[in-house]
Amino acid sequence: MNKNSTSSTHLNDFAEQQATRPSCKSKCESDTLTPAINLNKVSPSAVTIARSQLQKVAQHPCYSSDAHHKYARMHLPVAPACNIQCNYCNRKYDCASESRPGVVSELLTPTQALLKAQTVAKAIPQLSVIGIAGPGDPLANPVRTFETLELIREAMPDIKLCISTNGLTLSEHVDKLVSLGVDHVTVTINTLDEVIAAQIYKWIYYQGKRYSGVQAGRILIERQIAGIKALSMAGILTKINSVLIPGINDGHLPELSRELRRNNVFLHNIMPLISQPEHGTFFGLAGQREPSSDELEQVRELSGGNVSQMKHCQQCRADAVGMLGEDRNAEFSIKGIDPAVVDYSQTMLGRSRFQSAVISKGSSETQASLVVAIASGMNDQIDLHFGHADCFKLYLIIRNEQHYIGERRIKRYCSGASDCDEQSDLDEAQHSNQESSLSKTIKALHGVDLLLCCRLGTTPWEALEEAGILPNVDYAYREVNTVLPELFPRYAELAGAKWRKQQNMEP
Ligand code: CLF
Ligand code: SF4
Repeated sequence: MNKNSTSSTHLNDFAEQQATRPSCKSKCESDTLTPAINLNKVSPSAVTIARSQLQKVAQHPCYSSDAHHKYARMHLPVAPACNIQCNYCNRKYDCASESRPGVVSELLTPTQALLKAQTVAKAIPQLSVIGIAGPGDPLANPVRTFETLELIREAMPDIKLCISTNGLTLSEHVDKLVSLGVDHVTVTINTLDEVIAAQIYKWIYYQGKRYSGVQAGRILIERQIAGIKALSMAGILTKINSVLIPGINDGHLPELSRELRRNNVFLHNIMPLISQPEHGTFFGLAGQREPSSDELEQVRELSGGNVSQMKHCQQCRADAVGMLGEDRNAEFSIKGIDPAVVDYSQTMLGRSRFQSAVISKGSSETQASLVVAIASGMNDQIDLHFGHADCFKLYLIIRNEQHYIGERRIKRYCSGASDCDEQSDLDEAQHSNQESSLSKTIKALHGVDLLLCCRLGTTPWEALEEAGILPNVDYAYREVNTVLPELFPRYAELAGAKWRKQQNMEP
């Protein structure tokens, strides 16, 4: 059988493997994140926010230790330049057998990046997140980074976007990140002490000027804190990476984690320094030693009371592809990719079916099921107009089961009117924009059977029906959790017809 096949047998086999797969305790404790959110101990509004956060991380392999057994990530190496020089980094060195940040085999243009992303998404249906993590700093290359993110956002609505940055110019880019639906950002912060910073960074380049020593450290730290505050205000889930450098910042990291807690950081990833002379880094050549695993564990322990600790990081290369811990980048060299083979609507359908099988532990492949898209502001209620949604949450419903299976990100169809009636005052250009955005939204909803929102105009209603998606506003302002169990009995006939069609189409 083709290894990329998403046939029913393959899906069931995979789902069974996932259900019975032992957790890799050596790399990760499965309860890593639970201390961050205990829904029994927080106020109702905090519960809503916490649920929304849990849903955001449910399919992110780095933010959820549970998700890293089921979902894959890929990095698009589109950002060559960096605006600082860390003493542990040398981006020139590339060896296929090594895995460390800052290193890539081939640099991509934004267009190549999209092509590669779509190819990987087809071959690895577990792919849930695409990140830009170098080989330099994504935000030191804003044109290439944002062009890539825009292309992916428009063409791949079922993918989460993520970036990893040193934070120097982060605060000026937060609005753009929000507008692109990037809801996971990692900032590498190694210290809040400018004297320690002077031992970690050789220089920074900021607003047209190069700084070194404690002055560089002061500016970098100030910009990093401004950046994570801006992320917190924008509701972006923030993870902080810190490189543990024995004798330099080891005693300081617990103090750093207290400041992170004050700034609503979701997760702290303390990573061991990689420092070997053959890497050609300042630290490697100077003989700076790496921490032992006991030292790493101890610092994580001391910091864990403040912010939940990530313990399953694989210190990925800037072009890593696959599940955490594996790197399949070599299979997807841009020279070997045929642009003609990509039809992302079909890919998305296969991915959705595969991921549904994994999440339902195979039930979606043995019983009738439906995929429901919901327009919801805070995930708890069906409270958005169709035209005001920039993201639809997808649920799989089977007779007695309901599962959150992901999302589809879109550009808002309606540009601000408070109702969904036909807007007769639109000029021709506005009308044509609206039509184009409606057709993109419908394309992004490929594979959805039912769509629930609180209001919907006649034009989109008819367009959805024509695309085989059944709209429904009967459940407006109801709680999502109470509505989902009511849907299968009501639409059992539709589910049965879909099931029969699916069976007839099996090879
Ligand atoms: Fe990549 Fe980083 Fe996003 Fe993950 S990696 S940009 S948050 S999608 Fe993950 Fe790799 Fe560790 Fe990074 S395992 S190095 S933490
Ligand atoms: Fe290297 Fe990243 Fe540091 Fe830049 S910020 S020098 S790319 S490790």
